[in-house]
Amino acid sequence: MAVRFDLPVILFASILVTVFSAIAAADYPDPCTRPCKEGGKRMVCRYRWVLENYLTLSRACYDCPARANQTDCLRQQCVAADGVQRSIRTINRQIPGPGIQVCEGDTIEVEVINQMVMSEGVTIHWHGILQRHSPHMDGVAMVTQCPITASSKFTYRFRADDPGTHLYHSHSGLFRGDGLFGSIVVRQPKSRDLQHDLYDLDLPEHVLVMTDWSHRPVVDLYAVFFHSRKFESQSPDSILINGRGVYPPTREVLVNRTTMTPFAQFHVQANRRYRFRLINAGALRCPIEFSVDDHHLLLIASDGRPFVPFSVTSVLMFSGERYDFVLQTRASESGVYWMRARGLDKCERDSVQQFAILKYTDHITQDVIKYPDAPMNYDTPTTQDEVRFNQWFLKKSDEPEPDEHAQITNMTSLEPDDDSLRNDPDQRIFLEFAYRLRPNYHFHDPVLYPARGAGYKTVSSTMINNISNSLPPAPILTQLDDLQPDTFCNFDTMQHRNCSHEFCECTHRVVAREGEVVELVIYNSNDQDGYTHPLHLHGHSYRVVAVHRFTEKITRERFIEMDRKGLIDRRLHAAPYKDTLPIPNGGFIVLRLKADNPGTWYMHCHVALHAEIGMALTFQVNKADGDLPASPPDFPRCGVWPIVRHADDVDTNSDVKGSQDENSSGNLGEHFSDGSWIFGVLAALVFMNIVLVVTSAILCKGKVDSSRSRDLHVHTCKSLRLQGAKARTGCVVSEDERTTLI
Ligand SMILES: *[C@@H]1O[C@H](CO)[C@@H](O)[C@H](O)[C@H]1NC(C)=O
Ligand SMILES: *[C@@H]1O[C@H](CO)[C@@H](O)[C@H](O)[C@H]1NC(C)=O
Ligand SMILES: *[C@@H]1O[C@H](CO)[C@@H](O)[C@H](O)[C@H]1NC(C)=O
Ligand SMILES: *[C@@H]1O[C@H](CO)[C@@H](O)[C@H](O)[C@H]1NC(C)=O
Ligand SMILES: *[C@@H]1O[C@H](CO)[C@@H](O)[C@H](O)[C@H]1NC(C)=O
Ligand SMILES: *[C@@H]1O[C@H](CO)[C@@H](O)[C@H](O)[C@H]1NC(C)=O
Ligand SMILES: [Cu+2]
Repeated sequence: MAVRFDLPVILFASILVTVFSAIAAADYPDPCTRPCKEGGKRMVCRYRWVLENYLTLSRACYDCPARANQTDCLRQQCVAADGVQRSIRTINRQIPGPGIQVCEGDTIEVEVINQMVMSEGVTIHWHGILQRHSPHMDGVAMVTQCPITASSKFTYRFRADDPGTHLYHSHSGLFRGDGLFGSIVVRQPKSRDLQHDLYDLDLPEHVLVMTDWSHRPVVDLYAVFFHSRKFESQSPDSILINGRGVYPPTREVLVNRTTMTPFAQFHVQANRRYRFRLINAGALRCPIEFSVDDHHLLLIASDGRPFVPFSVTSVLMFSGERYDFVLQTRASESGVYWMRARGLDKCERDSVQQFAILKYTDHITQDVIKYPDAPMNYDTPTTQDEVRFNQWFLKKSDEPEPDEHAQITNMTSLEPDDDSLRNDPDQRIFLEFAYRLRPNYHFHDPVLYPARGAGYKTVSSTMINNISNSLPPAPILTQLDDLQPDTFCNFDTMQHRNCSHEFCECTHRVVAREGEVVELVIYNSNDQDGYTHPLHLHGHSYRVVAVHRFTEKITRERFIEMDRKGLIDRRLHAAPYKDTLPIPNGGFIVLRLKADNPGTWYMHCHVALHAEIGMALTFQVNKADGDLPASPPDFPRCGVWPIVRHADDVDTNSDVKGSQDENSSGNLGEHFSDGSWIFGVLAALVFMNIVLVVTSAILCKGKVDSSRSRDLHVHTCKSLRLQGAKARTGCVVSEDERTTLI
């Protein structure tokens, strides 16, 4: 009996000791992770990443979490996650992938080696890095480059010109949700950091990457969501913080279990000000509310851009957003506190959440083990001076008013006004984001189980201006000449189609010229009970000049009418910069940017599913001479194969009726009356193509060279083993090679 009581205590002891020593031992071996000095050396920071299909709780985990010692969970190449086994995708067998931390002006060079079997192509996008002068390095499959096919490699090389907290993730199919993501932090010398006096310490380990986490591969989750007979949730099961957590994260589990995966831990000392960098790398519909028990968060920057600081008790973050905050630690403490990551929106119903530990370290408590005593309920403990930042974005019509006094409008940019804030933009682009029922052949069969059939579960389509984006058969930036002009479409070119009823699918593109000031009016016409979609634009940060929500339905005409009457209040002074911003359900956002970065820039909802099935477009910025930037020499190209688009071959105009008259509902029944299985197979293939970017059919030439997989693999494993703690950073190149001056 006594043993039973003591066991958890021993367990707690072992966890904290091992986590702490692991952090201490790592000691930041990456020479690029350094204090940044004005006039300091610029470095070339090289990394080699091997992307693989992998497993949580693999052989590398030995007995994790099967006995009362967590050491095994912290072994190299052990992805413990939240203690549930599933198949994953990894970079160097880590989740998150290796963090990159450099100084502004350094050059980042990442050799990406695709060792994922089954022929799937992959790319890596550097979310928040604007890729000025390097648009070909943006990493969007079929927009800026060909996917890197299996057993091939590609080297990304770009200057770290955008200071702040960023992330990287795969940008082809849904791999991001399976583990292909990580952090990039670009630091500045004190002299260039407008906020350096707000904090004492900006430590490499104070980066928190939060992600929603499903216990099955995201592609399975979506297959079920789209094709199952009854409604199935697309919600994640869990959240991971820096790849760690416990499932389910409850006090009961903490007390009853003799084995458990470790929580992420962050160490601080009393009476200091720490800069923390918070990233939501999620792939699903799970905005995350982050808070630290008994501490305030002084928000200072978002998406890499500084603003006038203000203090909150929690920050709500959508997928792709980053917030930096300063944590003022308590005066004389030696305690432990919960850091809470609470999933809202779809995640609220299932109380999806995770915890991490904030631990005050001092000579007395360093080795004494304790979990916070505070409750581990889904509901955050309320405090008197509660300020929940950005709850406004999630308001539903039947909910009480959220905290209107802590929202995006409270952000005042610290950077000087620029041309984008002038009164009259050169171009105004209206974009309607919506989720509506269409006879979408990806999820329905117009005859066998039509979109509007009685008794069927129907699946809506995600669209911008009633167009579902599909990727072109060759990358727009590098192979524009290979693409038929009718590959592309937009609101104007689709006027001859009945897209308010039909399913309209094509490569959605809007065009601007270098130097133009563009105003984006983006509205979300699903009402207040609909979805709030996080909008991400590549290649540009934008100023947020207006955010508003309507009680009645919003349309393009209504906006124009209100604008004409002067009812749209634009903030043309000190408007904050963002690159990822929620579009409130039933509301609109007005954004301003100067199109000063020629290239093809993806603009999309950052919920992976929504983007992959159509809520995306390409914002093409032509150079002043009308051309796109020329590709670097020897840039990989891919073969152009015929596009398969259902709408091209078959007339979908029919607003298919119920199942009773299925045999007489238009052309489809006739065309395929004795072979509808072919249609099904075709539809399935197209669907797979879009969701996975299956590239086995695409022949890539040039720099993407076939590599002898076994050699590479052995080499990398060797490097990881030999370099010990150094391998934690994923940097497997010797110091000499890395410190090239540029
Ligand atoms: C846990 O196991 C490791 C290696 O197996 C060992 O070095 C360590 O002392 C153990 N810790 C405890 C608290 O038993
Ligand atoms: C956990 O332990 C408590 C008492 O300590 C008990 O009431 C509860 O049923 C246990 N839960 C599980 C899941 O075993
Ligand atoms: C946000 O701005 C409003 C209006 O100016 C103000 O009342 C509120 O206190 C601000 N909130 C914070 C957290 O600073
Ligand atoms: C899209 O279609 C809906 C009807 O399904 C219509 O109400 C809406 O105005 C259309 N949007 C645009 C931008 O044309
Ligand atoms: C668009 O399609 C719907 C449904 O098939 C039909 O009712 C409507 O009249 C069509 N509109 C136009 C302009 O063709
Ligand atoms: C539709 O056609 C199939 C085969 O051609 C037939 O078996 C079925 O009874 C028809 N259904 C209706 C509702 O007419
Ligand atoms: Cu969305």
